[in-house]
Amino acid sequence: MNMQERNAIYQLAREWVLEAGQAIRKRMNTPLTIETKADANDLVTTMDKDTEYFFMNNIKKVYPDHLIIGEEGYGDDVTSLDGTVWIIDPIDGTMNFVHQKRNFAISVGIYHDGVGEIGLIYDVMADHLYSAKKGEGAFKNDTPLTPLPDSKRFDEAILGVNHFWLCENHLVNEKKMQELVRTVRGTRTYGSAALEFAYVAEGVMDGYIAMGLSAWDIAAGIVIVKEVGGVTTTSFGEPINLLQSASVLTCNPVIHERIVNGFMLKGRK
Ligand code: 2AM
Ligand code: CA
Ligand code: CA
Ligand code: CA
Repeated sequence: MNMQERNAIYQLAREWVLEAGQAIRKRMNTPLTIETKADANDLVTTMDKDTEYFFMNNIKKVYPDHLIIGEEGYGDDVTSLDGTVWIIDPIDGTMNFVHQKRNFAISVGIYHDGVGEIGLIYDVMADHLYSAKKGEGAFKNDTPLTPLPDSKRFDEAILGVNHFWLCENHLVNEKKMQELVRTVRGTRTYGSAALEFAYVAEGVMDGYIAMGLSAWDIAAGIVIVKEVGGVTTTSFGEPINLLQSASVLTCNPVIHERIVNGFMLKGRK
């Protein structure tokens, strides 16, 4: 994708993200229909669905040949990342949206032939738009984000982690994870993968690890974090395949090796 094409798509995507955010703020206090998906704590509302529909409808009108991967099912049945693919989470952090009316984001990643071209993460209530275009740096609203520091003491790092890593689980040895959270300076759990990626890019957290994320949770974040020099892999250091869900580690490269080799022991032992 050349720079002109990328810029044109970016301008529209940015407008749509801001418009969708404004619509959510406007409807914030109207009654919601809340349903559950995979389990009782896996929530979806009419706002998630309406927002995804808004993007799908706009994208298909302007770019009928682009494909869409969306969490709520209005997108296409995408089996390859060939061509231009929009990867959309209309509301990332639905539980926060429902319970807190804040700490949720719209996440839009745009890929061309598998390469991340554009990332947009919009913290709707704070009105903070994190954005990046490939090779052009990352921004929070109109302010450039600074490249991540090339030295970082592990015992001074703040990590985004949730409690599932510390409970008995099928992925890693929880004793090792308890050692990890005791080794770093502090941990945070915000409940929106997209916002946690944005915070890593902003440098207010040094890394974020999560289990079982899907393309829409991370597609935009990968692009934004990369533009400040961060890396994203599975929690075991393997390349990300956006067509399947997996664990994810995004961080300053200085601490990547330390986390993967020091703590991410596969299996229970
Ligand atoms: P969501 O709000 O779009 O569903 C923290 O829970 C993060 O994990 C959020 O980014 C959330 O995205 C994501 N997540 C993925 N699968 C989930 C599930 N089954 N239940 C709750 N959150 C999930
Ligand atoms: Ca969801
Ligand atoms: Ca999500
Ligand atoms: Ca979602």
